[in-house]
Amino acid sequence: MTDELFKQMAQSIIDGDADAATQLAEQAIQGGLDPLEAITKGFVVGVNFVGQQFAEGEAFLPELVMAGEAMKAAVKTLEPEMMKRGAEREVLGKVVLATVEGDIHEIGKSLVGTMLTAAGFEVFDLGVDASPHKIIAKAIEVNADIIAMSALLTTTMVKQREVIDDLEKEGLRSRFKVMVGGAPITRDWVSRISADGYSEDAIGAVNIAKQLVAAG
Ligand code: B1M
Repeated sequence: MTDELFKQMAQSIIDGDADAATQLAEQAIQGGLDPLEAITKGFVVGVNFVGQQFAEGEAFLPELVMAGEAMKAAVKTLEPEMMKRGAEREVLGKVVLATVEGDIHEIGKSLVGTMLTAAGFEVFDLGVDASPHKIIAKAIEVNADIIAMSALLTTTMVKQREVIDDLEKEGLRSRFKVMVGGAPITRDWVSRISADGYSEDAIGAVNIAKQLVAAG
């Protein structure tokens, strides 16, 4: 039954059908399914399929856009349930979160933001296409513990390094922990840019953020 639901979820994204994705997300909540499981085993399977088709020239930008919209609709519907389930209320630390400059992929970044908020972090989400200057200025303004950056393109991941380089130049590197993520990010990249933390997914991002604030 659940497997069938996961299949339908994936299919709703492949079809770019935001209404169906919303309905299936509602069904998952009513059925008591873990919302993150609905995302990772259902909806993400669909978005990955469309991404793969796009890479192989079998799907085109409109399909990618529609899959993205359907994915956003599903995550938005599941978000309140994720917040409820994660409700640890003590404030663990402040996180400035953004997708880096030149990159408008927002779904993974927003998911990380939701999970961090649900776990008790205060998250300042700058959205997408955020310049290094904007990210650093916000981190100073709110006295953040962590700067968290998402990048989905091989052409924009260099902006993660630019933020770290700018922090060094401005004598601010030791003031903030920096964590990075996004589909093209690898451990090798993380050590090359001397980031403090990295995770492949949103749950891992919460664990890393907790470790970073605990380490001070
Ligand atoms: Co784009 N896109 N896209 N796209 N898109 C990818 C990334 C791509 C891999 C597709 C492909 O070719 N197979 C490819 C990148 C190739 C590369 O660089 N190597 C690509 C391309 C080429 C492009 C355009 C250039 C296409 C064009 O215009 N010709 C263009 C670029 C626009 C820009 O940013 N300047 C573009 C545009 C778009 C849309 C706008 C249409 C849409 C985004 C809609 C939106 O976000 N509102 C879109 C989509 C939907 C995708 C795919 C299909 C799905 C991305 C997604 O939302 N995944 C993607 C293919 C793919 O990844 N399979 C693709 C679901 C999401 C939950 O996962 O974002 O990976 P993800 O986040 C995960 C983890 O990575 C991690 O946790 C999340 C949850 O588990 N994580 C972190 C993410 N951030 C983290 C931060 C952390 C820690 C963990 O700490 C700070």
